[in-house]
Amino acid sequence: MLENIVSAAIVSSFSRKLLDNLQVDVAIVGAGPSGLVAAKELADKGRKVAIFERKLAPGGGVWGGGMLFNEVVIQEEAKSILDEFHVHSREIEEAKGYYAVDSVELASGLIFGAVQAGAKLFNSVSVEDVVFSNDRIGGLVINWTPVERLQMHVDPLVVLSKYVLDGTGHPCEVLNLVQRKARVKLDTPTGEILGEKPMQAATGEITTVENTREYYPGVFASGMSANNVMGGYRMGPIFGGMLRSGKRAAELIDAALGK
Ligand code: 48F
Repeated sequence: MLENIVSAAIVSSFSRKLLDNLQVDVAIVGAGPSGLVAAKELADKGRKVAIFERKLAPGGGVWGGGMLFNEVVIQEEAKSILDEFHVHSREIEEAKGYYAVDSVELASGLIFGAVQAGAKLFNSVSVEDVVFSNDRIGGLVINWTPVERLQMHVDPLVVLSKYVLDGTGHPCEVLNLVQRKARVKLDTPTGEILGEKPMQAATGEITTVENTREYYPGVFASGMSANNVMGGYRMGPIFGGMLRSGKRAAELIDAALGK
């Protein structure tokens, strides 16, 4: 029966994918722009990468553009990353060096690029905890998002990783978990999450990239998560900093992984 062939193929194919990714080089939390760029760059370098995304649709805050006008802006410095993902852009007449990008094309292009490069994306999966051993984060505790949302009493599964990337955006959820549950000090001036500052786009775009680094052994942060943990400014619907942060995260994690 065809019905049985289809169901069996889905169950065995998904099971194989999950089994193959219970131990990875890099576990990325959040399939927003920074996480997706990091995933592609790391997969391109031959690293084993899995991305865990709470929502059904990956892409984070890209889809909605600015106030649901489905366009975003990126600047010259990030244009080469758009080109790598084969995403079109149009230079803005009145603002040379800035490019308008269709947010739907950008979100779908980033997702397609990351998955085509070999990163495995698990959507509707929420990270609810971290694995903590020998003063280091060594993996993620995951569960289905509907289980999380319905607060069902269901135990999670565990994915081990050499490094975790917190790409969870504004809430920096992984580092919050590390701080709250492992009760350790993060590598910030106070040892804690400093908290995001208000809108100051030009500064925020720079600090998002500068703040992309390791904050506790085994955990890096990218994008708005990096900005939140180090008390950076927000920047709204300009995305060059997010893309460049993903690239920087990949370079730093690749270097940390070594040969
Ligand atoms: O917020 P998000 O797009 O992350 P980003 O890469 O980019 C930020 C921009 O979109 C925008 C901005 C630009 O100026 O300010 O906000 O920093 O994507 C983060 C993703 O992480 C998922 C969440 O659903 C979103 O898609 N996420 C958050 N917490 C978890 C998670 C979690 N605990 N488990 C799994 N996914």
